[in-house]
Amino acid sequence: MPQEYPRHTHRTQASKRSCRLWTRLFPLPLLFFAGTVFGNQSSGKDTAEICFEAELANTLRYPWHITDAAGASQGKAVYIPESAGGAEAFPEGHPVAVYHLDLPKNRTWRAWVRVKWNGECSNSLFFRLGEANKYGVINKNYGEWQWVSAGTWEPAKAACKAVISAREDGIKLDQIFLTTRGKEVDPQARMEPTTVPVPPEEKQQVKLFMASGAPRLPPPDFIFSHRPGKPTPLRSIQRLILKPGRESELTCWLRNNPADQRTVGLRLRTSAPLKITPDAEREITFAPNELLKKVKFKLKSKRNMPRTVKRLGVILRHPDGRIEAGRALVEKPFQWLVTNALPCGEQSTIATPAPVENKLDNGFPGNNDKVNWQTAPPDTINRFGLLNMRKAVTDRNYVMAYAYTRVHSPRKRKYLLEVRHDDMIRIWVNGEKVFTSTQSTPSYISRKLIQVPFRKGTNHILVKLNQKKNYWEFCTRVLDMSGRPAPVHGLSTAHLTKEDNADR
Ligand SMILES: [Ca+2]
Ligand SMILES: [Ca+2]
Repeated sequence: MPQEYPRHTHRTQASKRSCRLWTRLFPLPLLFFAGTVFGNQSSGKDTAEICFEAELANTLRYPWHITDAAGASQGKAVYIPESAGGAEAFPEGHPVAVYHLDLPKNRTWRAWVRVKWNGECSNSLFFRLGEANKYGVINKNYGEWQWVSAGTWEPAKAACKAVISAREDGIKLDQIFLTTRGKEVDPQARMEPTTVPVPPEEKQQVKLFMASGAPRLPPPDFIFSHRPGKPTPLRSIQRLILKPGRESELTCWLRNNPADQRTVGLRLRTSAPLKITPDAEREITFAPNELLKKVKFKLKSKRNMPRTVKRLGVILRHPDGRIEAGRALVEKPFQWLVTNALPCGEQSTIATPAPVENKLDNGFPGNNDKVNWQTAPPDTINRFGLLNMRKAVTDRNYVMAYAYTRVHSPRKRKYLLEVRHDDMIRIWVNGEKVFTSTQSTPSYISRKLIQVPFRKGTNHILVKLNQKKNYWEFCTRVLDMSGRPAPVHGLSTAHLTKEDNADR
């Protein structure tokens, strides 16, 4: 029968005593002064155990986020949202959570992680303690908090790091537990944390982590199968999608290492015309013993904000005047017209031409008796900036549709078009075919960068996308040749249909 750890019956009397002693001597708020706390080292027979919260990472890189999480210890966890992309989509080493530890030497540690998986393609991560190779943590129990074994470790140095890196998205991580006892340990429920990881050089530092979007994991819509491919890596940078007339939320988490009462300044800086509430600049005071603080900003694009991408700086001012800057991008997405769903057999490929492709002329095929165009509503753009065609067109399988938008460029220039697609795609820019992919993989794997010539003034982008099953989505973003957001902006398309000309 599951019992609340650490009061389970397998625990030895010696380690119970040791645990009680350490708890009494070092209640949680004081732990960091002693660095990492561990069991009695005086005798080789004694055991050592530590447990710490995953959300108290010393480094946390996108797409990892901190989140409020029901059922998690301290009510918080770290997570990678479904569809954010895992190890395949990000360069090696980027999506990591790092914890600095100071462990007794010459011990063999058995590691456990308390996790919640979304499903079959969201049920693994990598763990590493010290310098050894990373260990793949995986099992097939979904939708509930559970302890999963994370390997056996013998770190060579006392000062070492526990590193969690992404393998898949759609996962949550609550706590990490290390024990020198062997296989008799079988943790069942969440534990009392015994330590707070703190790197020696950062004892006086407040850390800034950012997270945008919904606080909860979306339900796992689909199970799709990965195929080996060589994706163009995603950029490990937060992107906030702004929808006309809607508020978007930016959540910043401040991690206070020493957990004493201190005040920091937090400020958002951007050239984008945004309404930021309650204030773009705030004084944040930590309560005594408060380690983690959530600060929310609500952002809304003003009517004069073009459909483009702007930089957003998140500036943290320390009590001693030092400045730390986080960065993000704010994006007001292009406005797309989409057609009705057209038939697409299981065997047909993206290269099978439809009559509409003979009428491209400058870019927009216009209405004919086979297709009708309508504006894709703002809610069809997801939190990663992808147009969800299942919402905008149909959720039937084995179909295809076209999408069209217009983009203004201040000059004639070559740009990179960042394309992510699920499933096959063909793209025309100003009536010229520029890209075809027959790859049917998740959109975070299918990312490609294509050189495209843009005219000065209005440019036309036409997309043909087919759907086999599961997700059906794409995005096309315009970057300069060094990969930064290009100085272009999307134009209204609503007037091209018979709809109201509102810029929705
Ligand atoms: Ca936790
Ligand atoms: Ca699909």
